[in-house]
Amino acid sequence: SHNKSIEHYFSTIGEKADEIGLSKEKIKKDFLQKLFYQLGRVPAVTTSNDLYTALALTVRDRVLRQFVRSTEEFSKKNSRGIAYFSAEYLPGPHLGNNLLNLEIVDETREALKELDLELDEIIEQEVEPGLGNGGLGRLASCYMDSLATLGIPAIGYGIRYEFGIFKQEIKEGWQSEATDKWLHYGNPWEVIRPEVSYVVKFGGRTIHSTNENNKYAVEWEPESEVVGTAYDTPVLGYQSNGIIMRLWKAEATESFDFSVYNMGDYYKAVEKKVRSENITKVLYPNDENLSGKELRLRQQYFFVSCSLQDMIRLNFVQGRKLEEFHEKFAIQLNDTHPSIAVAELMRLLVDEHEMEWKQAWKITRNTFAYTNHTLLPEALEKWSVSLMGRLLPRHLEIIYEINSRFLHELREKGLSGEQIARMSLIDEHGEPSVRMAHLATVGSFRVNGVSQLHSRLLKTQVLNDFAEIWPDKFTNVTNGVAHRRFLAVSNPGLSRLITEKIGNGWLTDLTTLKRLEKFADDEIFQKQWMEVKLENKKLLSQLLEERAGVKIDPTMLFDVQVKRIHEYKRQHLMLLHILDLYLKIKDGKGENIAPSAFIFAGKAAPGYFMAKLIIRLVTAVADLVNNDKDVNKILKVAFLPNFSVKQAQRVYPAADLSEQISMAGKEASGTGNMKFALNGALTIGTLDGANVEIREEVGEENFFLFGQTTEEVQETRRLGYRPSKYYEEQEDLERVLDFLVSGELGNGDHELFRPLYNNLLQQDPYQLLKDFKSYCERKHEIHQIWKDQKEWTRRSILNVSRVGKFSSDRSILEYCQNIWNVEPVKLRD
Ligand code: GL4
Repeated sequence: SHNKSIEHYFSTIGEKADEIGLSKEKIKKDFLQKLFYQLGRVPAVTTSNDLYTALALTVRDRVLRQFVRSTEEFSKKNSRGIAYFSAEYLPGPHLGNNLLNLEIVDETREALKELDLELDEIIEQEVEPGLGNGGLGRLASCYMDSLATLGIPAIGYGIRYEFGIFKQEIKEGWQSEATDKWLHYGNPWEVIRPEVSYVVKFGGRTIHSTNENNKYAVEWEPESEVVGTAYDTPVLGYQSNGIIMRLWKAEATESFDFSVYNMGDYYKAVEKKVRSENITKVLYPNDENLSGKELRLRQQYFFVSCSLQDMIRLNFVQGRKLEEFHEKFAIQLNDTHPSIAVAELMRLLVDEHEMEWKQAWKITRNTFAYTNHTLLPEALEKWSVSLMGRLLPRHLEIIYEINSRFLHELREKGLSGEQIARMSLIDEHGEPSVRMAHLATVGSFRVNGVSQLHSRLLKTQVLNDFAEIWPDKFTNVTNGVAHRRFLAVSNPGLSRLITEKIGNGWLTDLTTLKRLEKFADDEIFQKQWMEVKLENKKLLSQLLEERAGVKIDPTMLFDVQVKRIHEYKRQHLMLLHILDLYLKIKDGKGENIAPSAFIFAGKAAPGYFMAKLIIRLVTAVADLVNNDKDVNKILKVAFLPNFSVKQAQRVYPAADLSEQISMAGKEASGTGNMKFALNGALTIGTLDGANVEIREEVGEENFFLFGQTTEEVQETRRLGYRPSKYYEEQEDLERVLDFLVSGELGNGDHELFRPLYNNLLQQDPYQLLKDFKSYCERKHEIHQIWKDQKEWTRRSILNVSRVGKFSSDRSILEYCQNIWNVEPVKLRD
């Protein structure tokens, strides 16, 4: 009976498996049933959350049905499965996206209308899972979307943080953090799998012995154990497949509870439980900065161990030998966060399944592939040997063994002692530590960066020694974005307009947007294009009025920078320019300035002082500009608090100008840059990350380039960069910088922005002062082009028509071809 198909079971209840109840009538009926029987409500007495939950459950049924079907198809094909290991995900709201993918938006809207309910209001109720910090987590979710759509047997493993990324509030101009209780109203999308759970050990010691068969064996006697339980969220692809994101929650093991309980110490038992559950309580809010905290390593090991145990179980369930593990699975490591998996897989194979080291190592190295997402030195993970030894004593031994064999290999190749020390998995400078990027590189069959530039720098700089001995291991996969979410769902106006012109093929093949190119000069089309943009800008204006208290004229140029706040991203470069414009207007020299609204959003890591000060500067500049009658007809500044996927979906469609102004060589790729361009914003940017490729695609004349190249930046530093030179030579710049400490910003406090001022004049590690002039010049040019709305719109259309490359569908196909060696399983034509 185990082999009966989903078709069979549905036939026993008089239904067909692929008739998944997509009609208006069935949706309405199911919705009411969920409301009555699951929530005990009738439409007349419901809360908004009841309505949302009932609809989400109605949709989830349909999503799950697709998921079950896909699983069935996949198991028939028996192709290699992909496990995406990521400590972060940012799925965004599920409801709207799932409705689109099921193609039941209109049916659902009508079903609700018959009950006097508004679909959009219900969609608005959803609280998104904030299980990531920024670009890296969002990329993981874009990839889930494309894996599902393309029909690739895949699973995303991660951590079910009870508190996701903090909620950002602005208090007296400063960022303040509140806990994100995203589970407070329940989570209708997840399915708990209490029977899918694994024990994970921590601490203690290892015992080495030779057993009765004269076989060397290692036993790990842990100090404590926790249990990880699977929580599954189905992720639906467009029109077809479903895959799952499997997140682990930590709980206390029963055995531990009982042993203490029997001794009568009830509180101690409870304390153990609480401590175990701490592991998955909260996401570390640092993006591109390591915390070095023990709990973080616990989290990483915990989810990796559960996931690998789960995969080994699946391998056996499918009747495979462990020796075939790497043929059955490929594991993609999303940065080094899950890289302890290399040692854990070795431990499971060698210690628990008694495999020979050599064979285990071959399997391990043919299973993992590693994606690097940043070159920033402060983000490259290292764990002190002493911490690792305390928490994961067996893994430290395994890492030493991997290292000793690896260094031996290098010696045989004749490498110098210096080079060998540089490549070692252990950094011996200062306190000895484990270099996780080296572990991931040595333990993988492929290493990739996330844009052409980044992958080149990875090979020539950060991992240069490795690229020299293993040139074929290194490759590039330029990031992409889930264009269904970031265009079809979030910008219905533009989507409709595009589909009217070129059909809806772009939903599954973004490169068909090319067909829009020939309408770039069509005046009627341009007018429609402008109207859509204006509507989106009105909606964003409303949001900004509600959330930021700033009233913005929607006809202004919407000049937008939204992303994590970091000095290398240079939000403060944009602020220096705004102040320059402000001072010019005050001098009566503002005649060439196009009325502009400068919009910022993004979170700062709670412990990152400079980033928080930059937010304070945004709010100070906003106060100054918005309240100055000489200026506020021409300039407005707003900080939209608590940036999230949900907010992002409102921002990109309304932007005219996208700010991608990081110092060259620092932004690995960026993905916001792609989302803006996809929604018709033009870009002002440096030659950094994927900007380089965006410019190549949209054409030089449609991308406002400024600033130094990566090579120039490095040369500037090599020659001894002196930022004060630019202050002394450029009057405008001097004036703007002095203004920071003039007391006119931040309620007369001269000292408030002094740290920023000093930093820029003395070190300026991201070379803002050197790039300031070319940035301002480009802005000036932009303002002149903006005055010619037809020309601007023409360029906007061209931008959209040429961004086909940046769909995550394309990225995932490249992973399939160049890394995983799997082929998509098409479920529907
Ligand atoms: C990041 C990069 O900073 C960002 O450029 C890139 O787009 C993203 C996804 O590859 O990864 N790396 C880290 S760490 N956080 C990011 O957002």
